[in-house]
Amino acid sequence: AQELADVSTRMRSAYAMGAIDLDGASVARADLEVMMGTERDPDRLEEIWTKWREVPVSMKDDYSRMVEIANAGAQELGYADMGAMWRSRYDMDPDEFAAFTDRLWNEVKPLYDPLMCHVRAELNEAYGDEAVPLDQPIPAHLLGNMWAQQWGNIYDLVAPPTADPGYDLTELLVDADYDAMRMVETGEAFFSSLGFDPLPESFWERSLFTKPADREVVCHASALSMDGADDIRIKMCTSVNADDFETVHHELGHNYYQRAYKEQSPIYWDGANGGFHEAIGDMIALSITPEYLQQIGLLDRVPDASSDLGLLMKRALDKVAFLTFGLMVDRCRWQVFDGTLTPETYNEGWWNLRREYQGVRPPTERTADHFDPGGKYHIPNNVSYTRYFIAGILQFQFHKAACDLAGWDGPLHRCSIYGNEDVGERFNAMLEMGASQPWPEALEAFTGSSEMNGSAVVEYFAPLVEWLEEQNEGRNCGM
Ligand code: X8Z
Ligand code: ZN
Repeated sequence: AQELADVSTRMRSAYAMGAIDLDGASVARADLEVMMGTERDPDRLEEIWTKWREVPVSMKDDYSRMVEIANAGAQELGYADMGAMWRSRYDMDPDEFAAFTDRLWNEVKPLYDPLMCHVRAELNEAYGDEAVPLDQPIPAHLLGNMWAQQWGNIYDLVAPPTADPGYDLTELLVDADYDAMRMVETGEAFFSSLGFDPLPESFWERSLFTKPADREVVCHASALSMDGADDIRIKMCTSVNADDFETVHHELGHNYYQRAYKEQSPIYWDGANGGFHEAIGDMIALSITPEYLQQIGLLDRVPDASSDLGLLMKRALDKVAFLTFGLMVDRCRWQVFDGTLTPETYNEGWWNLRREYQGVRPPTERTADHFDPGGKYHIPNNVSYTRYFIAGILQFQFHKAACDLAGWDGPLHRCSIYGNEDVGERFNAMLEMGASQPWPEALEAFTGSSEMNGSAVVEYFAPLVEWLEEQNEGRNCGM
């Protein structure tokens, strides 16, 4: 236990602390994450991308030791290894769960493939044949995100030419002088509109909303329930932009879930499965539509149906692109924990999966000494990741169920459940179950069906996929 604590703390600190030198200026890691979304100079992007990954090189030995100790612990508990233990948390056999995620992936892959092909073609237009060849994976530093996990920040580069929604959420927030606090208050107001009690005073006193100037903190956003009762808090270094507006809702989703299941026995103080916990706030954020933004005074004029493709593209860049990342992170770690990958092949295995699932490649040469997985928070912190893949699917199922319940009959991406207390009540019925029942029962309590599947995501993005396939006609979509 002592050694596990030592190696884990060393890795976590290495991830969270320090700054990176750019042209003699020291830039905080949280700011570098934001810059990957706003910077457009490919050389500068490559520099930030590469420097970010110099830090985790030092984590590799600690990581491999952590794997040995964690596996020993999992085996003492009767699991084949740590990966099998993670897979066992979904009310089914670990092998069955792996097959279950394969099935889901096959359902949504037909959304990803045409998106990737179109994005590559547009980046080729923007950056040229040499930087983005049309028959190779996309260089990972050009997708608007440190890990190429969500691509919404490059919307302007790949947008459908005649479907401009006429606004950019980051600009709306900045122009309206939002700060971190106002963003969180806006998230709270959404939950209140569904009938949830306001957050307690202690939430506002004890949360951390912005990056403190006088000390190092772990900036990766998280939500905590300190006492299994009302002492709920978030911790994040909020920037005023669309990504963090979404993250605020994501974190609040955790808090409202935690508070909803507090009456259960402590052994059930958890989500129906990890994917449920990650999907709650995201489902709320799917209701951040133009109509909603107008209702809360951020947007003057709601764009008409001619901008639907633009709205869908923006969402797909974040949500569809994410599915592949959400899946590959643990596909890699399952291989690490079962011994298929060894410290010598960690980095190679990581990039093989990045290529296979995401169709991305590193912009600069990588060697066996690099430890690029360590550049993602959840690896040094040993947080399982398939939960986000599950959430990526589940949030659309929740959204569709909520919109059906609200009697919505327009396209799903225009539906907002803001202000609907009936939906809130039914949602709460699922939340307050916590982990007390197998997840299919929690799913049924809210959606009326106990089956998880990709049909809602597929329905949501169907018009965009049709358009993407037209665009891709005559393009080579292979690698
Ligand atoms: O880690 C998170 C949350 C905390 S549970 C901020 N997310 C994943 C990530 O950042 O990689 C939310 C989306 C995916
Ligand atoms: Zn989360």
